[in-house]
Parts: sequence; C-alpha cells; structure tokens
Amino acid sequence: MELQVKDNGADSWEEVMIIYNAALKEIYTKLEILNDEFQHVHKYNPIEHIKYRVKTPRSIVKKLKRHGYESTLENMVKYCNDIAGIRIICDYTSDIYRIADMISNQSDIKVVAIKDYIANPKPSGYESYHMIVLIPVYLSDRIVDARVEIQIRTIAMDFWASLEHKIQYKFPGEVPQHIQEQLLENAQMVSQLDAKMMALNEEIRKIAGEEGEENE
Ligand code: 0O2
Repeated sequence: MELQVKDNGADSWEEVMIIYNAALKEIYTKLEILNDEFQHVHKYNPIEHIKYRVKTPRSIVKKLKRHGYESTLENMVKYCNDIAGIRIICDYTSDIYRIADMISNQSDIKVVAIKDYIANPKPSGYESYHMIVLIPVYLSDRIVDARVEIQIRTIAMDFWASLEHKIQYKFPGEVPQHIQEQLLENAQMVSQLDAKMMALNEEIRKIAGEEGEENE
C-alpha cells in the first residue's frame, strides 16, 4: 500500500522522512549491486556516480505552492513526486536506457511514470530521463510503498542542467532572452557531444573486441 499520512505534527514528519530515506538507501544499494554485476559480466561500469537527497521542506513548500496546493504533510506525500530523489550519472546515452531497463526489471519496483526528456527535450534544452517508482519499505508493523524520483543523465547533460538550475536561481522572474538562447545552443552541443562520444566508444569497443578475438 502506498504511503499515506494524516497530518499529526512533527512525529508524522519524522516518520515520513525515515521512510523516504529508507527508500533511497534501498534504491542506492540496488544500483550498486547492478553496477558491480555489470562490471563483473561486461567489464564495464554503466554508472559513473550516484547522488541522492531528500527534498528540503522549503523546496517542497515552494513546489506545492507552484502547483496550487496547501502546504500540509498530506499534500506533500500525495502531490510531491520527488521528496526522495536519486540522480544517476552515466558516460553514454545508451547507458541511461540500459539502467532504466534494469530498474524496471526489478520485481519489487513498480514504475508509475516515465518522462523521457532525451527523446523529447524541454523547450529550454533540458535533457534527462525521469522515472517515478514505488519501492516497498519494510517497517516494524507494516510495509509501505514509497515514491522515489529517479533522474538518469549523462555527465554532459548533468553539467548543462546544473548550470541552468543556478541561472534560474539568479533570475527568479524570467531568464534574459540572450541567456536562454545560449543555453539552448549549448544544450544542442551537449546532445551532439553525447552522440559523438557514444559512437566513438562503440567503435573503440568493436576494435578492442576484434583484437581480443584474434588473441584467443
Ligand atoms: P528542484 O529544485 O531541482 O528540485 P513533478 O515532479 O512530476 O511533480 P514536474 O516539475 O513536472 O513535476 O516534473 P519534471 O519535469 O519531471 O521535473 C522534476 C525535476 O526535474 C525538477 O524538480 C528538476 O530537478 C528537474 N528538472 C525538470 N526540468 C528541468 C529544467 O528545465 N532544468 C533543470 N535544471 N532541471 C529540471 P523541481 O522540483 O522542479 O526542482
């Protein structure tokens, strides 16, 4: 059953945070296992690094306000999909889909939504692959399904997104037009760079594979 709360002050808030933190730890461990096994089988790490966080109360309140909801604990859990967020950074775009598949194939994880901003970038140029998943957290007296947002992107996409995020904070109203245009241009370069790096990597792997076969 998915996590539901009735606002009961600080106690409920602490319990909710324990559950989201537990959900993040579970997904983090699953990803580490997948990465280790992939390294063992394919001699290659699809995951460059992983970051995770529980959204700050301030950001949660801001997001609820943006969506027109009152700031109650009930609304936070119901409407804020990314209280628990994990970001997976990879080298190549192909790794993103590989990791997304590996996550979807875990029988205890339920994928509730996917937003593929790589196939369909945002008008700003933002690229990333987002999954909202439910993962069971085993408590002493019950099991609750906690919502986690997983963002998967390449190093280059992450570089672009972190700069763009900083710019949004610097210009809380509207980002000046010429900066928006440069961001979009840079996003297109990120996309081209990712495609070229992936093609180069595939070529290298192919050559290395052929040489490996010759030496057998
Ligand atoms: P913050 O400050 O990073 O936490 P939903 O989460 O589904 O209720 P939304 O915003 O429609 O609402 O979902 P979406 O588009 O999947 O975005 C979720 C998160 O992705 C955002 O959380 C950002 O972290 C990131 N993101 C989405 N669009 C952009 C973008 O254009 N630029 C950058 N840099 N990041 C983006 P928050 O809560 O909006 O922001």
